[in-house]
Amino acid sequence: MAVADHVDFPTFMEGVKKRNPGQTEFVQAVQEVAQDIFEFIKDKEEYHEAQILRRIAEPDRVVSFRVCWEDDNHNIRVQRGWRVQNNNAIGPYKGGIRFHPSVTESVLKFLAFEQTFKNSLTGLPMGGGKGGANFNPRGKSDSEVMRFCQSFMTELYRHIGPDTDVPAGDIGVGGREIGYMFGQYKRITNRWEGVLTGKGQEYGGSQMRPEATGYGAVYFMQNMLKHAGHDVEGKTAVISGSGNVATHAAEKITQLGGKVLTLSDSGGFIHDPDGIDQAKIDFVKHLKTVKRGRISEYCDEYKGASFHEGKRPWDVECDLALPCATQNELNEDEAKALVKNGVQAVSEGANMPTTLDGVKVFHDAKIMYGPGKAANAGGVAVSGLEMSQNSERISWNHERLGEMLTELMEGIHGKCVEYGEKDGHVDYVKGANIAGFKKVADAMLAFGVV
Ligand code: NDP
Ligand code: 2IT
Repeated sequence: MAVADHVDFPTFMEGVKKRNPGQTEFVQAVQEVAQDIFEFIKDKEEYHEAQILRRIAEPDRVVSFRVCWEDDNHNIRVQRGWRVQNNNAIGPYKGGIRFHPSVTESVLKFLAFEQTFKNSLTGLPMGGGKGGANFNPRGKSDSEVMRFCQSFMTELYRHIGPDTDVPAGDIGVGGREIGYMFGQYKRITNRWEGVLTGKGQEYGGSQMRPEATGYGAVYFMQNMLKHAGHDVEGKTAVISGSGNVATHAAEKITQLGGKVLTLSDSGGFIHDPDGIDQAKIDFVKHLKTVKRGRISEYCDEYKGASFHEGKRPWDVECDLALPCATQNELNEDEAKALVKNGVQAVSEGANMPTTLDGVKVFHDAKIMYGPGKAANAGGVAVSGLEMSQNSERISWNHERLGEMLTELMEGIHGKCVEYGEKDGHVDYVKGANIAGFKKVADAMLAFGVV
């Protein structure tokens, strides 16, 4: 092989920007990873020669398709769907499906890129992918959601398979949507196989999968605190979001003796100084997954709480912060407010919730900061265990899966420490990026030029 020209980091990023015009989220995600990888590979000629980072930052393929469906008033509606298959060096593409009006190709490319590193960190054999549509489930009837999911799967099915690409849930895609999509896949192919994860318990879903991301994000935080000689017990926590990840993060913080002060949705946040206990969390779960209401309704039920319309919760004084809603929901000023108020640790349940400037604030303040690709990997890790159970046609119990999740999160934390600790401080971003990169890169080296 010829010796490649070593482009430097700024030149590399110029190329990424030029090749992906207008895709700001994707460029942001690549930038956050690339700065650490450039440092790591500076004396490693083989990665340069084989152009590994350049290849990981170019999805294997992006499939985009029309999703046509009929609403309850018989209007024909047209949405755009995608599946981004980023990298399958270490296993079948794996990653969630997002239904939200903000979904674009850039958002899904950033998520599929992040997923490649996250899945590698779990130690399980899974590549990185992500999919979705610019469909807004809010205010839609069950029948409308079902027709949309069926139409989406009628195109998607030809691109996925249990050894090819295994989607799961993400924002706007939970148990209901996975059920509709799995039913349609089975109907089209006449095959019952583990093609999706996050399935219902009755048809091959894994115990612990609904809880896994939120619980895992708290376990990651617990590991960070423990490494520094601290504990969750007695600490206050500010959480954003009120969906799958946020409610389960709140549940685990509460179980470990912490006090959850906030939850949010796109309308604003609620602040409950008395603490959001298990009964209140159950109320929110029901509100969001059954009633499909707004978080502001929390204050109709619990009078001690206040609703802050159009605001995010990062000004509320706390020891621990868990962003669990969406990307770029915590900016530089909000990171400064958290630091000023004495936050000790941040664990990201969401994917890339902190802006690059915000990350720098945490970095400079030497806050324990667990980036999404490490902290929220518990969800996809248990998805990996769901794949194993489906392949073996067995199911493990809740207790066993709970232990496996705890061990997986400990393992991910350990890898971040291994690659990110220097002079008594752990740079979890760097640790996660390098550990995630190395496994994928070494697999790609083994394949030669493909
Ligand atoms: P849900 O759809 O269950 O919940 C999403 C929550 O985030 C809702 O409270 C929603 O509010 C809020 N939200 C969504 N978009 C915005 C926005 N633009 N501004 C403010 N709030 C917003 O999704 P999940 O809980 O599954 O996902 C949350 C995050 O966790 C995402 O970043 C996802 O990628 C990540 N994640 C999820 C995993 C999983 O297993 N589910 C695994 C790993 C990461 P509203 O109701 O108003 O839309
Ligand atoms: O971002 C994520 O890791 C997910 N949405 C879960 C992916 C999965 O395949 O379980």
